[in-house]
Amino acid sequence: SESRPKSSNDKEVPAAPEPVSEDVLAIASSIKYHADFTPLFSPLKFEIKHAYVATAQSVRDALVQRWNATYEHFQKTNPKQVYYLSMEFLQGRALLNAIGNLELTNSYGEALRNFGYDLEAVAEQEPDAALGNGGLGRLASCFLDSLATLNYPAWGYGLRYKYGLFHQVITEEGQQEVAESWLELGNPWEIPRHDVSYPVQFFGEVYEGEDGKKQWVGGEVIHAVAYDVPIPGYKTRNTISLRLWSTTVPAQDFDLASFNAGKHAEAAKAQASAEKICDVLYPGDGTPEGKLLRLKQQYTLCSASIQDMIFHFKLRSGSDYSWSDFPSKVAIQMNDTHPTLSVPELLRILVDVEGLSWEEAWKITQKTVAYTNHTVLPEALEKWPLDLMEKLLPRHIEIIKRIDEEFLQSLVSTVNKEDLEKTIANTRILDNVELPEAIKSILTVDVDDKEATEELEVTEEADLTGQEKEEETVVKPQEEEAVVKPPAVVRMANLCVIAGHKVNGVAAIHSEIVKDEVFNDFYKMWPEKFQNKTNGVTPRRWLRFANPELSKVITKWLGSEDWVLDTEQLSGLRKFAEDEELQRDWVQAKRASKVKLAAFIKEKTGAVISPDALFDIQVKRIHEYKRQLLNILGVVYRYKKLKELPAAEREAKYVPRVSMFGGKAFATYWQAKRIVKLINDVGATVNNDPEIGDLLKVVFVPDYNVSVAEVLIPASELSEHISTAGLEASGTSNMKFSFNGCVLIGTLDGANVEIREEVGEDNFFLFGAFAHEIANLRKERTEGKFVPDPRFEEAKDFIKSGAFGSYDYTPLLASLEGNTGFGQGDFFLVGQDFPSYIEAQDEVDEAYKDQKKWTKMSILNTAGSPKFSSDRTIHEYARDIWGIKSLPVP
Ligand code: NBG
Repeated sequence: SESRPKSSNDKEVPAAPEPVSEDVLAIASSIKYHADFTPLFSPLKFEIKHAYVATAQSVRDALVQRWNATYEHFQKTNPKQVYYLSMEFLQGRALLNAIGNLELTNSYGEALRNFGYDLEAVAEQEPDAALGNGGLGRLASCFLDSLATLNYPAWGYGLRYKYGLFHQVITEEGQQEVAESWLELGNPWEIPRHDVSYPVQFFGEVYEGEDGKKQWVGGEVIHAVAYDVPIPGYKTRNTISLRLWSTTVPAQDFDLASFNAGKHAEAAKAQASAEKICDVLYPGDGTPEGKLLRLKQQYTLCSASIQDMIFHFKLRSGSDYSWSDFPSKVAIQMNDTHPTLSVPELLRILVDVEGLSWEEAWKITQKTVAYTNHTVLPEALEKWPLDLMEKLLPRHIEIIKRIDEEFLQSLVSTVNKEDLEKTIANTRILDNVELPEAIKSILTVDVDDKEATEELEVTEEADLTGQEKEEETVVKPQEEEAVVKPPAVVRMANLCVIAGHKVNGVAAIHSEIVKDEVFNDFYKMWPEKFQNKTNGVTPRRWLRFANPELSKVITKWLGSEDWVLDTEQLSGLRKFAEDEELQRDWVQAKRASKVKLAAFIKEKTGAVISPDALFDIQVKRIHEYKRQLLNILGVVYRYKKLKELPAAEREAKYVPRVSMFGGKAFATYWQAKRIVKLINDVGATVNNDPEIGDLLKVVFVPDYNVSVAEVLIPASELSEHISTAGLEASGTSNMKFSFNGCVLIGTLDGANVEIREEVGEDNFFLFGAFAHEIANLRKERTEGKFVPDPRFEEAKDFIKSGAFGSYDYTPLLASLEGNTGFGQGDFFLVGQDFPSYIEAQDEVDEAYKDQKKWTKMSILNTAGSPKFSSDRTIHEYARDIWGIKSLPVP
């Protein structure tokens, strides 16, 4: 179904890179063509939203040509390809990125002026493709940009969520969630491929046929249909595909008889059941129905994608393919544990459908899949109830049990007897499931040892009680839990590590924690499996296109625009860091972005901020470990001190500052939602305090997403990356800020560690406890040895006094008190780090007063950021994990 008809013209592929068409008239006529022939609007009513659609369609035409040429070339050359599987892709807007990559920005700008439209205003009509939650999804999108730009043969695979995550609205009550309507006006960037669809089966039963082969029959069968989004590379013809699956059922499953009998809802039941799979990203999983739906989503992604890969493998290899070649043609990257079911699905198809032996299929699978871990928090260590999985995917559970059993056998022959029970407890795939008799009989453990192991497991469990379980704990009293046997579960991360040929963390410090803590038993078994791949971000979207003002300055001082593809060149700015002319250019560019952001904030929130103030930004998902609470408590403290000082002395100590926040809280994560509310309440008081004026403003930017980030980041001067050390796997916005000449305040966590190394200690505001100290600090706290700093108490008391309204913040502030445990007793050590945070913020004020020094720090941040290009990251994955080679389209 993938081969396309050829005309004789097609044979003459233009030489690469194709001369850029700067023919403004041709572009204008293509826009007009789409305006004329799109039934959505008439030429009489050519409003700006129509201009956007017609423009996007005209750009898409150019992309489709390149996209066809790319896959035709891949088809002919048959190289090894990587398939990047991810539940999330946070693409943001496509228009400016696409024409930027095609080097057609000026021509499109001019063509649109012919119709009386401004390109930027037209581009703002596009809704964000918000098929992601945070850093993990945006990373996947940055990777696609780099894969295309570097000409690697690659595909992205995800789901086409109808409503994405959610749209965040801020009201008096705090955050409200509204369904995201990004598809409502159609999506000009996607190409529905009704010719590319695969059946996906759920439930049913497994039989053993006469030939000894397993047959999975019955149950529900839906169809996954491909929607392709072309991903253009920068200054290359290569254009790859993000293939998003949408779910439906074939017409035959529509129950016409019921429908005609007046039972309309019942007739459409199969359709409704299929469609809801792709309704929303991360539907609530507090109920069994919710869990089932999430598992269906994961399996749909895996099953459809694996079937598609196998289809391509056969198509490209011709009739004489050999399965043993599969791993030399296909690399599968599992972005976190959500795509884990790729493993049993690939095995199932190879064994049950293609007739391979188990041993051969296992070898192939292991050589093909690799796994990236993105967090040490509980959500990374997904555990699915065994009974639920057994019901939904009966054959896959058989396969998983076999992997588990074979793994246990391998442990018996490789692990010291005294370590065996503990190792099994930490590493086997199934948990709370009886061991096979053969293994049990080997374990002759005396009672003492056994108790020790059990104790160990209990503490581990307690640590893993994450915030999303909050409600469950309320429903299920502690006592009840104690008597109920823990449910049998499948530990997806363990399956990933056992099946994958490589496991990587996403920043140096994180990869060490992965080896030393999270997967330590595995690391001891297979040290060679474990790698680090420090994240990166695309310099195209995040610097060149998001910040044209600063880009112009950089290009002027480096003499060419080559830095966009070769970020190493940015280090060339270092030697001019104190040059007065560069400093002038730099400050001017920054100021232009600040003015733009001030206008944006006025429009979105009504708040009026001065572009002369220091712009201090924290944008990311709202989470206790990311410690927006530390930031706002710092703001509260600053506000109190400002009020205590006589007016004349205020400006001597503090520089005018705007503290900006943005980010979404998970809909049922109550503590995070209280933090959002607190930030908004503090803003409402501070911003209306005439005594304070421009000295302090607090702004919560609603509905943070990629396009909001593109306005915020270029205008930033200070950005906050202040997680409890050891908990932020990497962070990627820290890299975007640094590229844009923003100075970071942060803990030694995630990629901060490497950023500080690259930009230099003097150009980074460091504070807080170190990762290796955290366990002991928590212990001391539990032992009652922690003495809170009076400044911390002062900030909390000020909130309690009602200075920011009458909302009851007791549950939020209580999380900072008492005995420590996940989500309580100040588990994230806000109180511990508060004094050093406040002191680091005072240093910021001092540094900002010396604008020359500050500008130098800013320049040195950009100059020190080359390493954080996703091009570097992708080259490393290609070389060390995927074994793929660059293949430019001629
Ligand atoms: C996130 C981490 C970030 C990291 C991104 C991308 C998840 C599960 N993890 O620190 O929290 O930058 O992944 O690797 O979203």
